[in-house]
Amino acid sequence: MKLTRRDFLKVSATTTGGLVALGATGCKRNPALSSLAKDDSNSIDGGEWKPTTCQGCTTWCPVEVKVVDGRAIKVKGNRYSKAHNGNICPRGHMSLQQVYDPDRIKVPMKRTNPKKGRNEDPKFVPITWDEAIEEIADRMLELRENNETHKYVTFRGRYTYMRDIIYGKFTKIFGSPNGISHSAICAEAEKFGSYYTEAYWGYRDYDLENTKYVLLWGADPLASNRQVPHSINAWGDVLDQAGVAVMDPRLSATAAKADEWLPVIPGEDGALAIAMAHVILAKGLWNKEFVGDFVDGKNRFKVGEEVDESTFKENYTNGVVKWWNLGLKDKTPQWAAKRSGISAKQIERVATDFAKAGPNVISWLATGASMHVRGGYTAMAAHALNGLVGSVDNKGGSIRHSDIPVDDFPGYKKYLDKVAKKGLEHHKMDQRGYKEFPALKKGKSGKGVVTNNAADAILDEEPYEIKVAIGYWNNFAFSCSGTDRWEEALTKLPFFVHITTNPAEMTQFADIVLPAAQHKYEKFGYVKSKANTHAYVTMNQPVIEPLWDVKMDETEVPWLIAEKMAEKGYDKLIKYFKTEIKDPETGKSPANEYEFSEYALKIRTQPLWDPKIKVNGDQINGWKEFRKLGVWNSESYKFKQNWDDFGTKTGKFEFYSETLKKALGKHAKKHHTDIDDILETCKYEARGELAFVPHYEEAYRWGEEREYPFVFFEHRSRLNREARSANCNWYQELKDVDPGDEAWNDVAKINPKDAKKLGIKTGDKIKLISPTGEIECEAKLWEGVRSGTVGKCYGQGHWAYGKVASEDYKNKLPRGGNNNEILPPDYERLSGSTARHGGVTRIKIKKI
Ligand SMILES: Nc1nc2c(c(=O)[nH]1)N[C@H]1C(S)=C(S)[C@@H](COP(=O)(O)OP(=O)(O)OC[C@H]3O[C@@H](n4cnc5c(=O)[nH]c(N)nc54)[C@H](O)[C@@H]3O)O[C@H]1N2
Ligand SMILES: Nc1nc2c(c(=O)[nH]1)N[C@H]1C(S)=C(S)[C@@H](COP(=O)(O)OP(=O)(O)OC[C@H]3O[C@@H](n4cnc5c(=O)[nH]c(N)nc54)[C@H](O)[C@@H]3O)O[C@H]1N2
Ligand code: SF4
Ligand SMILES: [Mo]
Repeated sequence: MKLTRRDFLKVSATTTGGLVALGATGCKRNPALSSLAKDDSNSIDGGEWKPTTCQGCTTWCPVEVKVVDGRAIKVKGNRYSKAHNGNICPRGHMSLQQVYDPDRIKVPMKRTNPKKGRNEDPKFVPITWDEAIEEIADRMLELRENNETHKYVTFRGRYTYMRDIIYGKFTKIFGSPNGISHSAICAEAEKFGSYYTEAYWGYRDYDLENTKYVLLWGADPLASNRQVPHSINAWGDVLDQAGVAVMDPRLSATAAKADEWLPVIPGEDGALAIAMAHVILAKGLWNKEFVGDFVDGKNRFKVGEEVDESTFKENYTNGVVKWWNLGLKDKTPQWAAKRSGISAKQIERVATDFAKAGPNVISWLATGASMHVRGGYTAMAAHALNGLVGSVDNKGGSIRHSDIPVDDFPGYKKYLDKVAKKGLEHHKMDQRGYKEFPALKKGKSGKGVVTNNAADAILDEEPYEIKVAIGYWNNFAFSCSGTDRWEEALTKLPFFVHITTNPAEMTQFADIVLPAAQHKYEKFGYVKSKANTHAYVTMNQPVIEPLWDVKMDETEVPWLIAEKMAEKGYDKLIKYFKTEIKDPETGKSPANEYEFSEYALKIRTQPLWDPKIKVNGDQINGWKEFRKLGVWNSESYKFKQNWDDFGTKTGKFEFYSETLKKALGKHAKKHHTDIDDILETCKYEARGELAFVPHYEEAYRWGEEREYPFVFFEHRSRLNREARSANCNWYQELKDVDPGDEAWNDVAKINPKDAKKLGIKTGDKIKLISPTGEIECEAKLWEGVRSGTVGKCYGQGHWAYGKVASEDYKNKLPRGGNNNEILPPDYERLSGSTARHGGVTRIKIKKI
């Protein structure tokens, strides 16, 4: 990679300009920078803005990249996007450092040291693509010969919807049920909340423009979550027109600007949500249109008193009185104050202000309050508040999204041969649906993934041995709590292929490393999401010539493997690809992996660009135009679409969840037991009917208070792309944009009162020790965390990944510590999620 000094200045100057322009929304600009900050379409000679998609986080922004002389030099939001209105966040710019990262994997590599382990040098040597693919095809075909195709797994991390090729069709036609996604280390527990109240398994959109009050449950939308640019852009108005209350043990970027900060004791959000529901009912502040009312209009919700169900007539909800009787009647703000660490007065005030501003209000649930051992019911409770005040599916409230009319790929069943059919009969390898892993996605036992348990499944060979795996765009040896189990599992795995841009932790265990096309600059794909009441589809497309010998993970790699397998006598896969993935315009079969990738994308998105098909949104005139625009927007969301039938078992918004009752009942029956036994196995306290309503559960923690006096909690970085930014100078240099954090460092934020007792000062090197591991980092005294808790950002602590990410890459010395080395591998089992929040572990601090 040749980069002249002039080029470098151009890149850094224009990008800084972008950062300044964004950061300065609503503020006075530094006049010295104004020439950089204005739209620069003409400031650099020539060049072209090319649309693609940023997947730096799950906001999935439609963007445009300025390409000059073949080089990407700047990123901005796609001007045609209605969800983000041409905005992006600061991380979007950082992707330039990722695509031009000198530490990228540049050619395929093969391991020559058969011994695996963190302390083994893999002794990778470069090989050609053909050699790499040959070896993979041989190992996979060996499984076919032995009738054990189920012993193959595709592990996927981040993805585009082209995942349906590698993780879907490729895996299935080959004969393995094991497409294992990263979803359960991401945010599934959150979806549990909206599903078991309103039958919606998905992330919500929020109508910020019309909202009057926002309750944020462990969400920091100015820095993270799923609509960052839109939130940054809208938040000034939100603060003007609405109340904002943030429940977060940390003074987050959003909390710092909010009307109310409730620094809840980690894992005790349930107490707050339940007490707020109590206040709303006791004070008669529920939404009468949505929930209904007492027949005689007299409020019988009095502290401690049971209510007769027949006295209340419900409209669009189910079981409000049952909920009161089972889970709310004694749960006063005074009761909650003791558990949550928040004063009764503040709880009552926030609940009252929120409900009074209803129904145009939002109870915004995120992972902080749900991805913990007993977080399933917290998720339900926080989302149920939207039901109580009628803000669900309503103006200014918590909404779903408009239809996104994309096509599926053609069916694959006729390409299954005998071996494949047998392979597909096996249970998936992650133990989903086992008694202790109900993973009740969309109401079905074992429908959800239990990502983090895949490591134990490999180690225990339960349900069976795993022999070959391909992982792409994932880094489970870093991103899953209890990382040591992944290191062991990957050591045990006989053959592992990693398709990756960077030599990450997981890569160190690979037998073959394949250099991936960077998703934003070098790859075909599409994703769909929503914000600002618009659903959208945005396309990933190659906007630069790749610098290295890379291939697209989701489409090109499976094509190459399929071709190679066909040469060796097994041709079902390539037949499917060539017969079913044809150019929808010309009917032509793909001649190579690149054409295959483009046709696959064309097929899926055809309804959006084919002018003959009428859709609810932008009408695009052909494929060429779609590639130029890069994005398709739906019309604005129509409110109250689901009020008449939410799709739950009762059709209503369920405070008493018949839907959950049925799902739990089926799971219990499958294991010849009752629901109480399932709840006990899953570490929940509720028994009997309480299990079907949102209710309080005490936080579940690892470690005894005597030995481990502090509750550990963590958060993401404003500049991190999950854990993928650490090799960027800009990330390290600007790390102090995260409140309380320090540049080029990884600090544990300790309340000064606690630090004083321990004799610890800012800058001291310390060890954080949990019952399952220990890491080293630096102490930072900071009032933004409550006494008794220690907060630390996730994302540092890479012992691999590149020369910037690690303190000393060659000697595998991390910069700071990976939180996942002290977080125990525990779960919110009803959803299969990894429990990383809620103060799941206690720690002790040792000065070193
Ligand atoms: N403690 C803790 N753990 C967490 C989280 C947390 O907040 N705290 N966050 C969790 C969440 S929400 C998620 S979604 C997961 C994410 O976890 P994973 O799905 O494992 O993803 P990443 O850790 O981001 O790692 C992705 C890897 O893909 C490679 N890569 C980077 N860019 C590309 C690309 O463009 N193409 C390809 N093929 N490869 C690429 C790099 O090797 C990188 O390490 O982590 C989870 N883990
Ligand atoms: N900047 C940035 N944005 C991202 C990503 C990224 O890596 N960086 N990743 C994307 C992905 S994959 C995901 S899944 C989403 C996740 O987005 P969110 O679900 O919004 O997750 P976090 O930003 O990790 O926010 C967790 C918050 O919860 C707080 N917290 C921790 N424990 C508790 C608790 O017990 N109770 C409460 N109330 N709060 C608690 C933390 O301090 C933190 O502020 O973000 C997406 N957006
Ligand atoms: S990092 Fe996330 S919010 Fe920022 S531009 Fe990329 S996708 Fe959008
Ligand atoms: Mo995630």
